[in-house]
Amino acid sequence: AVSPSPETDDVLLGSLSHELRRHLLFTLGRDDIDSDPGYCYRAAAITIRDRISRDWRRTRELLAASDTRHVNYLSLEFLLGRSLNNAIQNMDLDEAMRKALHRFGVELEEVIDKEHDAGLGNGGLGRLAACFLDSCANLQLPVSGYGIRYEYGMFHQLIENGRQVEAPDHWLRDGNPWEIERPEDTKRIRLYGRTERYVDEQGKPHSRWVESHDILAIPYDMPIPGFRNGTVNTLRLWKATATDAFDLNEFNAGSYPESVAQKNNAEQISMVLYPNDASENGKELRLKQQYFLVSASLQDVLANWVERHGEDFSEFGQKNCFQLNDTHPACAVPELMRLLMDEHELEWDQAWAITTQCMAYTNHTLLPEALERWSVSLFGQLLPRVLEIIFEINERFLAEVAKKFPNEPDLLKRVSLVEEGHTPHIRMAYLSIVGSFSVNGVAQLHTDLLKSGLFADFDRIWPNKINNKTNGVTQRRWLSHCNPGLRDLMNEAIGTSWESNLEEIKELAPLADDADFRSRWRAVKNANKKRLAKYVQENTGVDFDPSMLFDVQVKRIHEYKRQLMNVLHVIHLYDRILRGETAGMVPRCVLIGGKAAPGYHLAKLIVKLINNVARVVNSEPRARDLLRLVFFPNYRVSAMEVICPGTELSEQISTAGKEASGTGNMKFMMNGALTIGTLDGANIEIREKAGAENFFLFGLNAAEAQEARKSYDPNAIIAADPAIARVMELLEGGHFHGSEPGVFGELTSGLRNPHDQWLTIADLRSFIDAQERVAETYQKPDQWDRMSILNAANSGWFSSDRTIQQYADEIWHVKPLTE
Ligand code: DL6
Repeated sequence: AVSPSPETDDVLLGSLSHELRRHLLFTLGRDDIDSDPGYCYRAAAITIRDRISRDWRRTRELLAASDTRHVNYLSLEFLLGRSLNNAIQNMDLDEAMRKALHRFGVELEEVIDKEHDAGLGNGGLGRLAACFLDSCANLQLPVSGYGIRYEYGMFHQLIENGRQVEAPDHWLRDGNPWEIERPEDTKRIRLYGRTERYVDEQGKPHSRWVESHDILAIPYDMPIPGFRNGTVNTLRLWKATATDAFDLNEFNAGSYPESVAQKNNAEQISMVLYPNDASENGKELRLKQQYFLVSASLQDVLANWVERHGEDFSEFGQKNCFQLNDTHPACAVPELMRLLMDEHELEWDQAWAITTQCMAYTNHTLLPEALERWSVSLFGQLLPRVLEIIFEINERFLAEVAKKFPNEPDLLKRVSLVEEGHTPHIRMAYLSIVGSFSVNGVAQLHTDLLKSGLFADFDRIWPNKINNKTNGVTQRRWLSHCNPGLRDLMNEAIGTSWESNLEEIKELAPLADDADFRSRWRAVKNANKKRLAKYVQENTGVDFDPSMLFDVQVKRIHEYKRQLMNVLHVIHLYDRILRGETAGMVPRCVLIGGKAAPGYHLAKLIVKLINNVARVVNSEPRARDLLRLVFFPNYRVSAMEVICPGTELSEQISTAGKEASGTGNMKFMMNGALTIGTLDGANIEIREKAGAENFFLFGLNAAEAQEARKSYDPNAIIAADPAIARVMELLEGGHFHGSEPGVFGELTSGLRNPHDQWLTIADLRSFIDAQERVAETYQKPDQWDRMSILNAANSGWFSSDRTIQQYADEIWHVKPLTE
C-alpha cells in the first residue's frame, strides 16, 4: 500500500515551503520569517507530522476494521533518539525538504541537529525496542508499542576532573512536536489499599481490591512511520497524573495546597527513567512505574476489545499478543488475570487460558544480579490484589510441577515464584516464564546458556517454550540515514532494495575484489572519519587524525564489557612508544564512550581511568603521531549516528558468556567496520556470517571461561608476561593518578583478584596479539577494505526486519496488514 504521492517536485517544494512558513508564523507565532534553526526544526517537524497524519489515520482505521491478531510490545524503555530525519527519509522527502529549508536560509543538517534525543532508555534493550517498532512498520505488521512518557530521559553525562557527573535530561522542555495527547483514552490505575473477600449473588466467594489510592494514566501517541509504504504504527506513552486534577470541586480553600501536592506525587511516577541497565535496586517508585505501564496498557487493549466484542472474551487470547520486553512489564501476567476476573467476571481457568495464550517474554541478560526480584512485603503494600493473584498462580503451578515430577521437592523450591528466606521475594523472571507461551533469548549462545543454566528447570518442565530470536538493528537508521555517503555508493552499485530487505546487501560481496569500488568505499570511509574527527574535536577538544586507525568502543560502561581491558591495551601501546618499540605499530585513535549507572562505583572509576590515561597519552609528544585516546562524553543515539560510520575497528570484547547479544556490534558491521571480539553474544553469529578470516577473534570462549575460573591466577599471568607486568607497573606506580594517589587501587586489585569474574588478565595477552593482527592488516589497505566490504555484504542477517519477521512467524503468528 504505497502512499499516493500526486505532487510533482515543484508542487511538493511549493507546498513544503508554504507549510513551513505557515507553522513559523502561526503555529509558532514568529513575527518574521527568520532562519533560526531551532524554530525551523519545530516548523519542519510539525510539517512532517501533518503529512504523516493521513497515513497514520488510515493505518488506525485498517487496524480497527481488521480481525487479525494484534501485538502489543510492552517496554519500560524506547530509546528513540531523534525522529525528524527518520521521518523525512521514510516519507522520501529528503530532497524537497532540503530545498524548502534553503528558502529559509538553513541547511537540513543544521535543523536536524536541533532535535533533542528522546532518550527514553538506557542502552541495548531500549534501542532494540525502537528498532523493532521501525521494522514492524516497515513490514506493515499490526504491532503497537506501549511505554512511559518520562519527563526526564537518560541523564546527561558531564565529565568533571575525569569523573562522570549526572545532569537531568529535560527532553520535553521545548515540547515534543511528534506526540498527540489523547485524554479521551485516560485510564485509572489503583495502588495501595487492601483486599477483601466477598460472596456474590450466586454464593461464590471472590476477592476484591478496596481503598486503593488511584492515579490517572494519560496517553500520548507517537507516530512510527514505515519505510515509504503508507503504514504508520503507534507508540503510546503514558503520563501519570492525579485523579484530583479532574475533580476541581474537591479543591476547597483549606485543602488546595495539599491537593496540588498530591498531584505532584502522582506525577512522580512518570517523572524519570531509572538509569540502571543491568541491575535493579528494588525501589518502590520503579515498581509503581512497571505496574502503571502494564495496567494502563492492558486496560487500553481491553477497552478496545469490549468496544468491538462486548464482554465476549472467547477469542481475546487468539486475537491479542503481549510481548514483554524483559521482566520489567512482568506484572502484565497477574494484572491481566485481575482485570479479566475482577473487572470482567471471568473464572480463573478461563482467565488463565487467555493470559497464557497471549503473553510472550524476552529475556535480555545472563547476569544473575540483573534478574528482577521484588520483596513480598513491598509488593503486598503497593499491589495487594496483584500479589494475591501471584500467590495463587504459584500454588497452582507448583501443584502441576509436583504432579509431573513427583518426589523432587528441591525442584519445587527452585522454580517457585516466591524465593523463601528472611525476606521473601517474587522472582519476576519465573513469573514471566510461567505466564507466557514463549520465552526467547536474543542470540543463539544466550538462548543456549539460558536453557542449560538460569532457566534449565523450566526448559525441563516445558521443553519447547524457550526459543531464540537473534537481535537485529534497522538498516534504515543505522546505515541509510546515518551514512548517506555509503548509501549512495551502494545504491549506485547494487540498487536500493537493501533498504527494505537487507539480505540484498550480499550483492556487494563480488565488489570486494574490484579495485575501483574499493577505492570509492575507502573514500566514503575517509569522509566519515573526517566528520567524526570534527565531532570529536568539538566535543572533547582532542584532535583525531583521519589518517590513523579509528578504534571505537561505545556502549554502557560495565565491568563485563571490559572497557578496562581496552585501556590496558592503550597503556601497553603507550609503554611501547616510551620504550621506542614502535616497529609495526599502526597509528591509532581510540575512542571510548558510554554512561555508567550513577550508583555503580567501579564503572565510574573506569570512566575516570579512561580520562586520566587520555590526558597523559595525549600530552606525550612521543605519542603524538602514534596514539590518541578520548573518552567521548554523553554517548547517545545521535552521537552513534556520527561515530558508527567513521569507525574502522569495532571493540566487542566482553567476557564470553556475559553479553546476551550486543547490537552495536551489528551497526558497526553494517557500516564496514571490522570487529575485534570474543565468542560472546551475537559476535559468534557475526563471525560466522562475515567469515572467520574477516574477524579478529581472541580470548576464552564461554565454556573455557567457566573452566578457567576454577584455577584462575592473574598474578602468575602478570608475572610471566613482561609486557603485561609493565602495564600493571605503570598503573600501580601512579603514572595515571594525577593528583589523587591510589585512586585506581580498586581497579588494579580487582584485576589481580583470583575471583575476578571478568577474567580480564586471562584474556589480555590474546587481546594484545589480536590487536597486533589488526595492525598488520591495517597496513595492507586493499586487504582491509576487502574485509570491510565483506563485513557489510554479510550483515543481512542482522537487520531487525529479519528478527521481527521471525517474531511474527514463530511467536506472534501475525501477517502484514495492507489495504
Ligand atoms: O537485547 C538487547 C540488549 C542486548 O543486546 C545486550 O547484550 C544486553 O546487555 C541488553 N540488556 C540490557 C539489560 N537488561 N536487563 N535486564 O539492556 O539487551
